[in-house]
Amino acid sequence: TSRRKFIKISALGLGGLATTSSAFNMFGVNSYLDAAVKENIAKKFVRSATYCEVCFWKCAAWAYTDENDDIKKIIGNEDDTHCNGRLCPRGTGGVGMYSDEDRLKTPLIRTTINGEETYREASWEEALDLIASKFKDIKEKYGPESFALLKHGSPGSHLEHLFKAYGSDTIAEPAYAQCRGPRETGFGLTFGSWIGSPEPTDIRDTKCLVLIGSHIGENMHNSQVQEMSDAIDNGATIITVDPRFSTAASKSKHWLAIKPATDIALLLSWMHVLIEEGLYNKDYVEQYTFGFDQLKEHVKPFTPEWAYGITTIKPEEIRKTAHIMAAAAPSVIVHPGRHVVWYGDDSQRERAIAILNGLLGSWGNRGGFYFKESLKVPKYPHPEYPEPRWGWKDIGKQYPFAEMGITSELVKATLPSEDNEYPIKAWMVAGTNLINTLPEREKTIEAINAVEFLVVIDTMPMEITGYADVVLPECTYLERYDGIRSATNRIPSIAVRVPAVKPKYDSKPAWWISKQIGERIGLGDYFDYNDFEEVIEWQLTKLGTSLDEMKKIGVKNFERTSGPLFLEEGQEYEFYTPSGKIEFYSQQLANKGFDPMPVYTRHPEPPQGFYRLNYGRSPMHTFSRTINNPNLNDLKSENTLWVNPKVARILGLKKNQEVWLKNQDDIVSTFSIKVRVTERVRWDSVYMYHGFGHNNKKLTRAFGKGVSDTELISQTVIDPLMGGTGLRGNFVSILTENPHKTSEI
Ligand code: MGD
Ligand code: SF4
Repeated sequence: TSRRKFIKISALGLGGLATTSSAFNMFGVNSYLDAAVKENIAKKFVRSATYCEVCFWKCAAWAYTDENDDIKKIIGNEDDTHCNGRLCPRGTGGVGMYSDEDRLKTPLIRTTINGEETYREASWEEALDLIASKFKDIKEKYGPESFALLKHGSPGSHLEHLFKAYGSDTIAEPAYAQCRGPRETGFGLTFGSWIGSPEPTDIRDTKCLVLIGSHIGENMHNSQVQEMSDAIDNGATIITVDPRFSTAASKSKHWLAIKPATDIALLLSWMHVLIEEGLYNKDYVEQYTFGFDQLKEHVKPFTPEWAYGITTIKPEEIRKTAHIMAAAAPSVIVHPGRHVVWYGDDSQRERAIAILNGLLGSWGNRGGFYFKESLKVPKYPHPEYPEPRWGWKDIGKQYPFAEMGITSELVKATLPSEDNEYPIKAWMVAGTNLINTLPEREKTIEAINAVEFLVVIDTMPMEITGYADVVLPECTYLERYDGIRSATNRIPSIAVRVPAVKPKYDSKPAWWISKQIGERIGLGDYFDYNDFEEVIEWQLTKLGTSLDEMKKIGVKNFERTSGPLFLEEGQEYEFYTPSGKIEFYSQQLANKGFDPMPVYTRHPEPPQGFYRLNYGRSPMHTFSRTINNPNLNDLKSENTLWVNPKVARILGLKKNQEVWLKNQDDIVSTFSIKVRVTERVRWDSVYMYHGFGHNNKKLTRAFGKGVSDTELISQTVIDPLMGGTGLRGNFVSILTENPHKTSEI
């Protein structure tokens, strides 16, 4: 019944939407409710403050429950700058995470019955005792550093506290080396500042937004999509560089259908035009940047004619778009993107994007990038963490610009090897489905087979849970307290997450799990509270508010204290770089033997009969975590393979025909995928949404639906600066006959 209700309420939402901006509507953010509907809901139901966990934009919201303690609706908090009172379709569907009947229901322990490995249900007491004994074991045998934490999302912070108290800093999350890492390195080296999340882009005031392989709209980050929509309504020019005709491309004045893997050539050529034609922001460059003369020399050969031969974008298009950017400057954003691990030279591509923004003067200017600000949440008092002998920094030390743990390097440090300096012997995995997340799946599985102990904390029976020795069911975000959300934005704000309902089944929150394990292994001092409520209450009081107040308002906005959003004209400003300036030329890179300015290098192209495997996001889903969600699965239950009509003709493929994919390493997709014949993808590539193709039968809606891009990504090119895993260098051929014997699946 909840599914039917969801659709009904969404339909109401669409009614409300009719009064809002048309571009916003076209992006499919269908959760806007008009004031009357909201008021009606408010009268009937009890509301609890939360922030969304369906993706990591963390929109603040209200969860409405009825008299039966059932969650009826989640609505965005009006005062929240991340959502402005509207949730995206995924956020509205978040209630499905709670209602999904496939959820993990009790702790499970791996056991052998009649020679067959299986799971048996266990009490929390037994499961936690077992985990605690393993924590002690690993510490005694190898030292605490050998126990690694792989995590994502809110549970991660609670468990990170446990691991640090225990003495392990062997911690990593896929949001770094499989996602945003290279842009933080590229922008950090150039501007001395990470981009972070939400991105500090002043999209609503921009005159020109350049998207390079970032498909805002399908990649549904709430306020960013809203701002892009406003910008379009205000007449901003959108330039989209994408080999695929994405939703963003369809909203763009200029779509540059670039040949995959050649973006750095285009970026260098844009710099060439701006400098050679004297169109760059001269005063800004003079005052704030370092290394302009070297850059000028460096980009001299990169004419649009040169770039045309590489990118297939016509010289006049390159010139014209450079002129548009220059005319809009400094109210122009060359967007850094988000999931940027493509070809292994990603930090350098991000450097090129950063430098281009520097030439245009967009950093620190209205309609460009604003100076973000956030509030520091005081740490609840606890004893000092012990100093680990080694940790993620040592494991990733060959990547001098890595600033967070590199998941894939932790995997390598787990593989059996005699001469491994930093041997990892046990894993805790929380809130990340590593099997569908990390490339080179075979290695992940090999590492899992090598660990002495694997505990997985998840809400759902995902692929990774099937490999665990112990599975702990976490309750969903709607059923728990969590850390205070404090994110960067134009103004600092905090938001709280309060349980809307009691945990379903025998599930528990991660803060409780951490405390229970901590107490069992003699770390009780680090968990000096009865309930996480106490921690939040203490922190909120320090921040000048209270839990009571926050329960009523959900979100609290604060005044800025770090100064204005943008530079004043001619204002002195010191960037956090060695030169104190925006670094076009990076001495830091040169010192470590890297190119001090970005260079284009060729990447392999698909062999005969193969197509580049391109992938991206569905507006209805986040990675693999939402595919089984009853509400969201209703909206999109499987992915399709986008194939260019030319390719379809050559291979004789028909619309909706079932095909299988085989990659360059002879890996064949477990399941089939339906063909979508479309001009929107180039003839040298195929495209699919990421996250589908689940192979855990316990996911009753998601099992066997579509193909997992991850399983076909068996080659990565590692970014030598920070260890990111470039994922887009894989090629597939299309099989029309089922290559599996039915018994194999
Ligand atoms: P998911 O596959 O969604 O993404 O990587 P992951 O975070 O691993 O897995 C999330 C897991 O968290 C699921 O098992 C879900 O059930 C569980 N979960 C959800 N809510 C909770 C909770 O409240 N508590 C607990 N304990 N568990 C919870 C994402 C990563 O993947 C990222 S950030 C990017 S950008 C990359 N994207 C990407 C891609 O586009 N293509 C390919 N091929 N690989 C990619 N890998 C990266
Ligand atoms: Fe939730 Fe959507 Fe906001 Fe992400 S963008 S936090 S899914 S409402």
